[in-house]
Amino acid sequence: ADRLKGKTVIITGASSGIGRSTAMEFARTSPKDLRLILIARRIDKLNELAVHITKQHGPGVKVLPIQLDSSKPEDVRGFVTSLTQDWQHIDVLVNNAGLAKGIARSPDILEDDIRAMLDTNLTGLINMTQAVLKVFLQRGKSGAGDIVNIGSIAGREPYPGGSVYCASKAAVRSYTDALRKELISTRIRVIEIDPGQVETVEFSTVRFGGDKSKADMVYEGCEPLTPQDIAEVVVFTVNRRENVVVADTLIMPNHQAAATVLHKET
Ligand code: NDP
Ligand code: 8X3
Repeated sequence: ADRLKGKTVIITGASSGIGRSTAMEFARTSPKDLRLILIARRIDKLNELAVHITKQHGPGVKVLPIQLDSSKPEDVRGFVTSLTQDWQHIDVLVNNAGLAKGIARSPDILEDDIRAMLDTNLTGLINMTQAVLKVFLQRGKSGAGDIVNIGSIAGREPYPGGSVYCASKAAVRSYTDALRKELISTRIRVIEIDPGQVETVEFSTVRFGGDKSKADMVYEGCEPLTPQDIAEVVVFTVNRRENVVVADTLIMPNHQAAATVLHKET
């Protein structure tokens, strides 16, 4: 059964990597009657993706690209009410926007990097969740909808040089867990997906401030996951029978056993 039929899905961080692949995977899985709201700061990338999805699937998948910085509470607050009637019936939120900045040890972490990571990975995810929960809770007696939070293996196992990133993802994990408990009397599903090493075009380049050669070294000698691998898991969890909550997942490539335990072929 196509359980996604007629749904409206929001994906944050849809301009690249896991978010972009997730948008395409939703469209591929339910091409007949789906609405995708794609969020990121780079609207040109979102527009390109919208054209690409429309070319592939035609009018069955409606795409709405929105330029929004999810780390800015004041911008997120008005976002749901600013949607036209057709787009306001949100069913799924995929909180994917996030980033790691630098590998500095604690004394040297730049203030801007601390702020970017906490404001995007944690506060932004909370901002978006609050905005969408209003819609979910209005639905029927007990409310319904899906919140999928992209955490990280880094949130389970902190490592040196990743203190703030790891802390932001541990906080996501904790927030997600508390949220699931708060919403226990509703039909809202709260889902956490924790990827291990995924090679996305930009994640490591962003982490190393644009240094592509350093970024490439992260993946040298190992075969990381692809964004598509994670996209498939996201869509799988949302596409389960309504009574099934895939509450928590950890997904790693075959040669990874922990955040810092990777077998590298030399
Ligand atoms: P990318 O760098 O490819 O994508 C990150 C996305 O987040 C981009 O679309 C970016 O768009 C968006 N984004 C960043 N800041 C904001 C903001 N303030 N407001 C709105 N959108 C924003 O990385 P990945 O696809 O790899 O990462 C996606 C998620 O997966 C992140 O949460 C990351 O922490 C997590 N993750 C990644 C892993 C990996 O190894 N790659 C492993 C585990 C988890 P734009 O710049 O246009 O705003
Ligand atoms: C990103 C994965 O291992 O680089 O969340 O922290 S890792």
